[in-house]
Amino acid sequence: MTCRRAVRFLLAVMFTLALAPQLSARKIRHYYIAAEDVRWDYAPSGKDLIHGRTLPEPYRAQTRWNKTRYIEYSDATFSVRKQQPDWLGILGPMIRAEVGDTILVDFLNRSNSAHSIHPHGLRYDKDNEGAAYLPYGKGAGVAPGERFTYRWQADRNSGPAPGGPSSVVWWYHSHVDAEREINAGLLGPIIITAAGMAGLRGAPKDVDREFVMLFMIFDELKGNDAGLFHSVNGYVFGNLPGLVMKQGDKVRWHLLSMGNEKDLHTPHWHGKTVDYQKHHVDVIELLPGSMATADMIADNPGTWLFHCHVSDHMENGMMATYTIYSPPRSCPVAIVPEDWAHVAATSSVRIKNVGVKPIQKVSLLSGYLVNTLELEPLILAWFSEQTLQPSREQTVEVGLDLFANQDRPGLGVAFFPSRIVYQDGSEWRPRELGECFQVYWKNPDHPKLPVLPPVQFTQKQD
Ligand SMILES: [Cu+2]
Repeated sequence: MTCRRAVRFLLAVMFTLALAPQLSARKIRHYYIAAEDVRWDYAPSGKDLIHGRTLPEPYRAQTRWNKTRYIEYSDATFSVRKQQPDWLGILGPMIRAEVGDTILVDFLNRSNSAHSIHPHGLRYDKDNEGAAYLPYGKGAGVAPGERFTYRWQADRNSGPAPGGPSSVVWWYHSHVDAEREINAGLLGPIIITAAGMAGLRGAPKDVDREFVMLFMIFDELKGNDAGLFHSVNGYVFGNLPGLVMKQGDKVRWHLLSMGNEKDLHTPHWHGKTVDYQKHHVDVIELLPGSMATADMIADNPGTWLFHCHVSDHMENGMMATYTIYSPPRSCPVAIVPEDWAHVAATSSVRIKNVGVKPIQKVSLLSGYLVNTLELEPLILAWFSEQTLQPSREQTVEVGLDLFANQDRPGLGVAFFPSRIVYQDGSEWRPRELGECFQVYWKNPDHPKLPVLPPVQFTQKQD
């Protein structure tokens, strides 16, 4: 090879290498989303879980209402629903892309009136705007039973501005009769990650978790108080599940608001501040249609309130909690797993010392797991006074009536040690309620929870 040819070859290689990341970043992200008429429950527990009491008036009478939602499917057959995180609530699926990507949304209208999908922040032509006004584009409205494929570009102006976070949030919503459709529940988030910052699924590589939180008052009764649900992602009074993060996680909060002139919201975090537009804040102002992105280092373990700071919104249920958990220590005892039927038959459980020191005394607490947020005390405590050597088991009789009624509603029975006294006099106590939480699931196929849910004991009303 002559010197000049070698240089040319080298330049060609360098050019190809330099171009490769940009080429690989340009993906087509295909989503399959249907609009469906569904029932929605603003308070599935039927309770005010912030204060551990029954739901206040006037909401107690009815929390389930007819809504229309965007539901994601895994392919064009629209037969297999995709799971979405519990905390996303009433919102439609997260549509993700990296700057440079093309988004295709295959939209099927399964509801009984015309709808569309109109994106904020993306680049589209008239046919893909998804909004019904003159002059109409092809995707302006999709009749019941019909389909339309929207094509949108996540271009440079759709992504984060220089110096901003590595991802930003945008709205999508139906725009045929927008006011009515948004109140019906046809709305969801788009998250665009900066070029080069997205992992395989489009999420930013430099954060551990992203949450999207909608603050909105849904109106079910034309302004009547009993129909005004002051919700976070469609849940009121602490019923929003799953806002769980690990100590030290870098957490990104995408905040959204929608609605009318009453929807002036000021989300406020207890327990932590966030970085927002180069300031440390713990309140962010939202107006209808607002989108905001804030980052938190979750370094203060505990369960903390996250609520709208507008007084009457707070009072009427615009509250949730989030939990920062410490990485679990290894548990000093195992409540030896046996299936529900076996536990019911024997009315006893076996405790195993999985540590290295002889245990003098163990106290266990237990409760029915009513739902993943709530534990109803089953029996206050069992005490075991016999010395339990390392790797030995001990059976604890818990009484015949304990599991007598298997028809009880609930997911299963949970156990956790409340105090362990070792023979050498040292003690182990949980750092928070429910550490070492171990569950007998009523349904043996129930997925095992990787972490302690933010449980709380039900308080009986007097
Ligand atoms: Cu508010």
